[in-house]
Amino acid sequence: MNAQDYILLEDTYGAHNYKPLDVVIERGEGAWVWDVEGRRYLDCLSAYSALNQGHCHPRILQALVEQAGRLTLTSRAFRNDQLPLLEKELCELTGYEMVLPMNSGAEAVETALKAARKWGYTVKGVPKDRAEIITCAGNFHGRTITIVTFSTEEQYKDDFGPLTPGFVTVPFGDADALEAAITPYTVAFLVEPIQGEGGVILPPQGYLRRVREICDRHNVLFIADEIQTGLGRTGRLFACDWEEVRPDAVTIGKALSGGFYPVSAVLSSREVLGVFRPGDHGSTFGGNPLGCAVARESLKVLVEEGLIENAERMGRYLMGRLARVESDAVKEVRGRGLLIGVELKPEAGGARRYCEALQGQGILCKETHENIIRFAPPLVVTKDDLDWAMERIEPVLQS
Ligand code: IF1
Repeated sequence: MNAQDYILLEDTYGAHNYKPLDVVIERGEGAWVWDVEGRRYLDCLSAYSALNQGHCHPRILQALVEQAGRLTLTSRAFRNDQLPLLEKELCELTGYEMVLPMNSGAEAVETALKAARKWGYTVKGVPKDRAEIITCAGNFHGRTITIVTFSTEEQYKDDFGPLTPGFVTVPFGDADALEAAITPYTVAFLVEPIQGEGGVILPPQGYLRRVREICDRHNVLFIADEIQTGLGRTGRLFACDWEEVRPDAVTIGKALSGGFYPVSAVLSSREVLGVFRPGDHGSTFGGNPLGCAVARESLKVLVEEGLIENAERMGRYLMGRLARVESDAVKEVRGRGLLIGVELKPEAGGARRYCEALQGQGILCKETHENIIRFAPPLVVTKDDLDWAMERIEPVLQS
């Protein structure tokens, strides 16, 4: 079978909820992947930051294989010997008191929203069914019906109603707007420290600190969605660390399993996650021993191999190189660590064309919105890899 055969099969039998680049990948190693015709590409998307540790990291692979041969699933009806260790290691690494494991990022976000509502009713004293949660314009937190309720992207929610009540939108990066939107019924503010899907949007310096201070003053939970920005992507363990801010709850996913397996979690305090009683919430696969073993090794790799520091170093280098490209097409280069957006001018004709041209040169990236190319290679990427990439990115941006 060649690439066209695979594409035809997918078009025939798969739902058309994506428009991928027509590259059919069959193998990956570190920052590199190979397609079914043997061409090699530098992965500059990392499955939206799920592959921070690189493709098929040998240590994580070994943990997966060993655990898969021993025990994969118990359900939470019984205990297993991996979940407690993951919970302890996550708390020790992050400084949070409790963990609630799930699978996808959207499930972690849903879990945080449920925790916040229940905290609102049982701890803060909000009257029944009146809880409000504030979110930001331009957010991306997943695809469930409740989460698309507070998306401001019409396509994400059109035709999926009726939607979920209890959400309020404020502009991203505007702390005064957050404070003005808080009512006695507000239980939480949910925010990405850097908006990924929004187009790699960094809030103004000091925003997260002000959010922390406002949430404290009004007894509102500050929930950071670090599913994309967390676990080293921006050159710190969490993007909130750049402002030395500690949210009340954090959602993580994606790179928590190094791309091997869906594992997500909510990290928070005893006060917040302690609201759940047996039967309130759960998941068949959440906290399963295979996922936990994979997540444990993924976290160890991140720390022991210095990937967070490498993200900062390589991010500075790549962003510097991109910023120096002389091109009429480029409007702005921005980002933090290895989460970098190159915004093109509207007259450049759209980022998709550039992504297709880069594909032809052996570089895989994905546009976000019309005019932004995202560069987010695995955190194992080397300076040599980036030099190789820049030799190809520069002429494409100039073409
Ligand atoms: C897709 C975007 C990235 C996320 C944050 C929760 C989730 C995501 C901050 C949900 C997921 C993904 C999903 C992926 C594309 C992607 C994405 F462009 F859509 F926004 F990364 F930038 N919070 N992000 O970024 O996690 O349930 O998917 O595990 O194809 O929808 P999930």
